[in-house]
Amino acid sequence: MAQDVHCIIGASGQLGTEMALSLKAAGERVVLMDIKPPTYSGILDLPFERIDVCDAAGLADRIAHHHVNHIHHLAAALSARGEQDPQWAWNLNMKGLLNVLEIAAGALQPMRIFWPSSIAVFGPESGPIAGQEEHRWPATVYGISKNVGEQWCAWYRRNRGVDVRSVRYPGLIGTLAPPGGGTTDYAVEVFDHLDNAEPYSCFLEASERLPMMHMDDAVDAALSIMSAPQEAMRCEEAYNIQAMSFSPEELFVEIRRHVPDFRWTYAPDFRQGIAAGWPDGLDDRMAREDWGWSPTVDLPQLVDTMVRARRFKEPALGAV
Ligand code: AKB
Repeated sequence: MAQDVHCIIGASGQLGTEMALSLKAAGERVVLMDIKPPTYSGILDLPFERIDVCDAAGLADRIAHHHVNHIHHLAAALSARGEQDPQWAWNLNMKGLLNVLEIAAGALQPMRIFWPSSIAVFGPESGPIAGQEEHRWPATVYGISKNVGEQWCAWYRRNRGVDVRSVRYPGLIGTLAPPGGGTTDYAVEVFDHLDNAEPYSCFLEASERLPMMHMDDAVDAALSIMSAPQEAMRCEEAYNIQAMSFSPEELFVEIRRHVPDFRWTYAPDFRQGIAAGWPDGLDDRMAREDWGWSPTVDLPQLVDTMVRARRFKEPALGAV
């Protein structure tokens, strides 16, 4: 049997970089695609195609050229950036997804797609711990695009037989590549301020609890759901998953256990309004039951790993 060929669209981003490294370490064939080249040294030897996911013909051509049969479509405008440029964000998020779904629907060989949704599908009217079937009325362009994207995935699954799998990611925290334009980004950028003379200024309020996850668990979730038997999937849309919930204050207190001189302050901006509409946590029982979702990194472990990686240049947990 021919080996699977994975393509990562958005491979130079925060999650794409970590996923590329993980697939490479597992001996998989991987092609990286993005509008900007990767920067992390550990993946520079992988084939790279500079391509815009909105270029349907170009994307289809490169996917056929490499005989790709597993697409990880990660390219997206995130919540904070999306509010600043709504038309651009909507176009990128919806056109990109529809191009990928169309390519899979018309493919000559069976294709499998991973496309991440987000906690941003929930809104101010959702409960504090969002259930799998929670009421969804997102308040951001990003959230609306993820919510509608989930419905497009369900439509392509039902009507065009596309095997597309999805999870609702919380905030993702890792070291290999920076995040870009998210509301949960404070929990990554703070680790670049550990040794600053000035206190770190947080753009969310002290008590704003959000669901979060270390990158190793995020990559593991994607690869687990991609290898699960299709019959096991009861969920028509995207599965809730999370690893932990914390507020900025809880994170910073944990950091101070490792960095006694670490100081912080709060200057909430428009991103606080976005975060306030998201749940504190998710009920992810269905993912645990259907495909064995089981996170491994908790808050103390996350902080320990991130502090070491930043201060002592040690590799992140799963980095090789
Ligand atoms: C964001 O903050 O926009 C993302 C997300 C929660 O999907 N990290």
